Amino acid sequence: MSASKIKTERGEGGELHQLASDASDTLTTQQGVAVADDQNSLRLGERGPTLLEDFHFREKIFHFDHERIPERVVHARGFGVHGRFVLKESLADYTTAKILTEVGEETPMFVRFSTVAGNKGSFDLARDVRGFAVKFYTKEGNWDIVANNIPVFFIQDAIKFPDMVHAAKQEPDRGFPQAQTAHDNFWDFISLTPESMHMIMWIMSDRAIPRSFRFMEGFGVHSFRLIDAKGKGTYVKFHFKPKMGLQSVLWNEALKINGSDPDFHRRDLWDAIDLGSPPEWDFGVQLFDDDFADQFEFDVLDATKIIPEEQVPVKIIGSFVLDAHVDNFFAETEQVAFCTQNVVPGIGFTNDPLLQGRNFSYLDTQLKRLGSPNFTHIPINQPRGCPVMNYQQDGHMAMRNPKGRVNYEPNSWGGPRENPATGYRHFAAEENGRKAQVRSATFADHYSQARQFFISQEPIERKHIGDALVFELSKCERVDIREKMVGHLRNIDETLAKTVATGLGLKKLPAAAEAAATPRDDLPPSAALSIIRNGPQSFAGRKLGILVSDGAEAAIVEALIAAVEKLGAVYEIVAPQVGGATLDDGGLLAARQKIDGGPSVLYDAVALVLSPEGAAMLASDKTAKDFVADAFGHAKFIGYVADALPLIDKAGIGEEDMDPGLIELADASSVESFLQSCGQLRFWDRELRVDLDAQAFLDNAS
Ligand code: HDE
Repeated sequence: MSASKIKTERGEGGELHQLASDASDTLTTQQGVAVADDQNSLRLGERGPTLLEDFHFREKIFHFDHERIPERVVHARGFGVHGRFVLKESLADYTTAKILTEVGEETPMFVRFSTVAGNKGSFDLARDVRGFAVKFYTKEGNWDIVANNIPVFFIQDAIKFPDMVHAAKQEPDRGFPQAQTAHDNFWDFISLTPESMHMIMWIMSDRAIPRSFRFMEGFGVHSFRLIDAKGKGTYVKFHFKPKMGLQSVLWNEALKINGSDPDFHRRDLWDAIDLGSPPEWDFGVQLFDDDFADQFEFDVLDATKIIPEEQVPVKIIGSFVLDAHVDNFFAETEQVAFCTQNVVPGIGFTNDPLLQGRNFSYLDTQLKRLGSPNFTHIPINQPRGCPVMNYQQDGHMAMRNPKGRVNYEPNSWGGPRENPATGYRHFAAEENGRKAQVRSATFADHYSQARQFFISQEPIERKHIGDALVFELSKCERVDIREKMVGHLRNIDETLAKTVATGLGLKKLPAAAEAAATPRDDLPPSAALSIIRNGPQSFAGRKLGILVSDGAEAAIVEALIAAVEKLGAVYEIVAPQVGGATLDDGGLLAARQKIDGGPSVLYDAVALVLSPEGAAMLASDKTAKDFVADAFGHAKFIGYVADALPLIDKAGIGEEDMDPGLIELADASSVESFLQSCGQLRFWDRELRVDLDAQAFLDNAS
């Protein structure tokens, strides 16, 4: 029914009652009883006390009081979407799992992206690992890959997880800082945990501040196992590679995005799906056998190590698209329960001590969060491609209750039975050894791959790692923690250690940390580890912010819009007023953002299409100057019409600062070439000229 047709009535106190027309839109209690008045509780006398007898009031408040469930202890802030996986190449030589052998089959899936440290209401662009948890609803049951956007982890043994998480989250006495690791407790723990050094390189890199969920890789992290019909095992690592390439933002940009749009990542994915451009990922595997594992430099069971793609290439076997919103955030994103133990026949575990610990933790945590062992009955957690039949029963909120007399097995009545032919069989690993609390010596090298990651980065990416370390350690109050960290960096890369020491103002370089195993410096760089080397060289899927004013040249705006659309990118019009701007052809162009709500950090590149009057007006506006100055400082491509130069100048960009990343939009062809350049995503050369810390970086690097 349309709002205008709703019959309304005023109560004696002037309150508005919207009246139902028939049973189809009559408000009811949870018991189905029709409600006559939802504006006033039952009271004795017009200004008298409220009466307990009012069951509708009590039920409504009671339910509201219990709306919250505990947030996840980690990965509380998440965003879920539905998608579909299609297999293109069979792994029948390695596994019996149908999802990995039936080419062309489509498997429904649900993905939940998340940050780790922040609470549910924190901001999206924290410096953090991103969760990339995937649930495949296969024909043989649910298979979860509870993945991250970083292929290694902080610790080698699950027993350290509570310590690591406590140290990263808010400090217990004060309850802050929120969603950030830039504080003493985190770095204290890290400085005493050398095994985390490889992960530290990743989280100090721009991987931890992705531009979008759409431009992130995903990694299963652990070595898992594929199992064939004869019970033979093959090690496997899972990879998700975004078809649109990798991209991250700058740290200064992330700080500002969090202020202007704390929901930046979720809004980006929501909009991409709404616009009909759902993101896609290739699904890949690294397959290897015991011989490889035996001769590999590191232990394949150690989750602080990668297997470089140059050594074991990622074989792409399928792809998935994430193309549907949830109907209800709570029902799906909040109630989804991922468990690493959810595997299907043909897929198994290894002895990675993190994975073994996770297999306990995820099941356990669901009981705390969802309150009942029947969390598997919640629709988002139910298998879809196969029946569920067993004799488990009862418990809180049992929704799936068996009929009939039999609730045990074996029985003489009939009902589900074991099936040796299709049932799940664990990999029959030969194990022996002494029972002891030990760490294998094969886990002892903590620095070599950290160094390999660092030298695999482009120079600007190395600078960002240094910048991030300086930022984070500058927030530590204890000087000894800063020094200890620099001591670790000396085992990774001497130039990085020196740059960070300079940035922190340390008067002398601390001694290198004692290393359990001598760090190697012979591991070759791996191109797969750099974001920039795996960027798209195209503006597709990215967003242009077009700042316009009254009197701006309509032809240029139209050319920009046409070029953006041709590339498969999107744009947003930003104007002094949200009502829009009247262009020089007399047409009114509606704006998506008023300049104050549309800072340039929300865009991958910006265009300034202003009339002389518009530029003069905006040149005296602080927000408009920030729009340009930030785009410049964040090394973005900036297209501008000549009339916009006064604003550029007032934003602090003088004639001597103009560089090839600033492109004049004189006509349709210059618009095209501007957007071609935007495909590089950033004009990185500029960053070395606009950042004070660049000098220390350049000096130490040379
Ligand atoms: Fe998790 N982790 N984790 N983790 N993790 C959880 O499970 C845990 C680890 C990851 O969107 C919790 O349902 C232990 C690695 C993701 O719902 C909890 C250890 C990786 C998500 C838990 C690890 C992850 C979680 C909290 C060390 C990358 C979000 C709420 C052994 C491969 C899932 C929950 C979602 C969530 C435990 C380490 C990824 C407490 C004990 C390594 C993506 O069970």
